[in-house]
Amino acid sequence: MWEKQSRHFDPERKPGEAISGLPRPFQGLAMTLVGLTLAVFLPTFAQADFPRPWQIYYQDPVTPVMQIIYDFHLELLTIEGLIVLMVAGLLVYVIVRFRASRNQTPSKVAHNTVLEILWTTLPVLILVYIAFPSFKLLYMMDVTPKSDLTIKAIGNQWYWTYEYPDHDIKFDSNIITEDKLQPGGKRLFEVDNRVIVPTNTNIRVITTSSDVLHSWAVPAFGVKRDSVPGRLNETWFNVKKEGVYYGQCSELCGVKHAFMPIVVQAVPKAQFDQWIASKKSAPQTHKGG
Ligand SMILES: [Cu+2]
Repeated sequence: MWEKQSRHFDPERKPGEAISGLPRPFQGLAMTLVGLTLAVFLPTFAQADFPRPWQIYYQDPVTPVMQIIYDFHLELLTIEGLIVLMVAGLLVYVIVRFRASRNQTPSKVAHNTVLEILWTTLPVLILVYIAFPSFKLLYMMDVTPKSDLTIKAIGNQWYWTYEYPDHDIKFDSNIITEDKLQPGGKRLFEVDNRVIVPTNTNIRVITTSSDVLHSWAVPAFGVKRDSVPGRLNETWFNVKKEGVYYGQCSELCGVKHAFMPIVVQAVPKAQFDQWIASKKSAPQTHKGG
């Protein structure tokens, strides 16, 4: 279903490689802008699936939703860039061409119907052009396609509890504190029990909370959903690339808000089945919440 919706999703593609949604003449210009952006934000364009020091740009998209968010962002950046260039250009032209020394008797013209119609309709058309893909994307993010796996993420002060209702599995996921971190472990990001998911599978995430507001968020997936006590919120993702993806609780939930990270590991289907089997035979580590 999403293959049809995401008009330019390509799992092999690197971010910023092509902006196929734009008309041909704009693509070169877009690539120039992307190039400039890359130059400014270069350190963050490595194969990132966790936040890096000083990172201010996106992580690599690994789901169709995030890929489209990413592409849409680049399209908007191009449109906005063109508008800024045009307005700034006009301003510079006016300042130079009509400066007092060069233009001693200023024009008294106050209205121009054609111009006024143009500068009203053009922005409207640009906004309509932006609105269509925007609503499409919103719908895609909001409506879970037919899913093959459901995961329930329950926020607690201050750790996550995960349930796999289809497999009768339930466990807690606690942060690994700095003193117990393995070499190479990511400070404030590692947990004792990762969420394991199969790649290329539609996964529905249902999230709720046992106490206060939390938010289940994984940037590389383009996923962020509030976990609200007494309520079930839903989102979905489909990871196209094996790897470990890090996220954080994204709703202020108390003093240890910064210490309840989210780690999702995407593995091939066979490995996932093995993990499910091992989890079922092992004693459950859930302690409450
Ligand atoms: Cu929280």
